[in-house]
Amino acid sequence: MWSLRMRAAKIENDAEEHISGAEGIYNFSEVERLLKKFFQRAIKHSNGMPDKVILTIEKIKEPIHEIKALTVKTIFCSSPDDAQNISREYLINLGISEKAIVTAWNVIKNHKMRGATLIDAFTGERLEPDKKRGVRVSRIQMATKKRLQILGKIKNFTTEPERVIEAITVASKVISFSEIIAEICVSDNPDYTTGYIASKESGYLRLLNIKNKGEHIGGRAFFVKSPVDLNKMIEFLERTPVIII
Ligand code: PML
Repeated sequence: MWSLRMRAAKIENDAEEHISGAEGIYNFSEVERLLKKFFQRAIKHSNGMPDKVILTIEKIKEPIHEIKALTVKTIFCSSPDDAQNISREYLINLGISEKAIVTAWNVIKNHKMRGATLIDAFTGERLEPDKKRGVRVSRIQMATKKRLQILGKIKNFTTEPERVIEAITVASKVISFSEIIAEICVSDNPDYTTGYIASKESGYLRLLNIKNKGEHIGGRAFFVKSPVDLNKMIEFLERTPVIII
């Protein structure tokens, strides 16, 4: 199997600003077709035309782990305030501190990162070694059977089923790590207003209207329980190949 990754960035004053990314694990015979698809996606993102697109094609030599997909539920929220209150309540019930939730929203609203921020669920401290890049969840794919099952269930609740599948794939890998209590995600696509929170207890909860249309905010935060072996966690998120079943 092969890991395919795309990242697209704008370059302003020698600094890179993340525009979009995509990722999957495929048979060699599919690689050529998917490269084209990933490139199209890079140049057609509503965050704008990139100045740089990096496509990585890498043979996977280590064993691929199987991880169960989270269950999926959609919650209608009437406004971003409503969605933030609902998500706050869920996160507090999971034992995540007020401080940690404030840090997560601060990063989501004010920092454009390629990867996710890692937040100590108790102290609210940011743990990722590279605060500008964050930690990117990589080497992931959803098995076709599961994909079709979920597509059938969500088709009436979304106009962008592929985006939902990708997000469930990310969240299922993230939440499978024992010290990660929960994830919150707001899409960085200005046109996409659904976000989610995910946890072992409540699965993948889609929150409609978590932001207003046209807003250029977004990102992912993972709430982490201490003590944790940070290197082991980052290695798992970024490098361990995983198929979601
Ligand atoms: C993104 O890829 O933009 C993040 C998507 C988050 C929500 C996906 C959904 O469940 O609708």
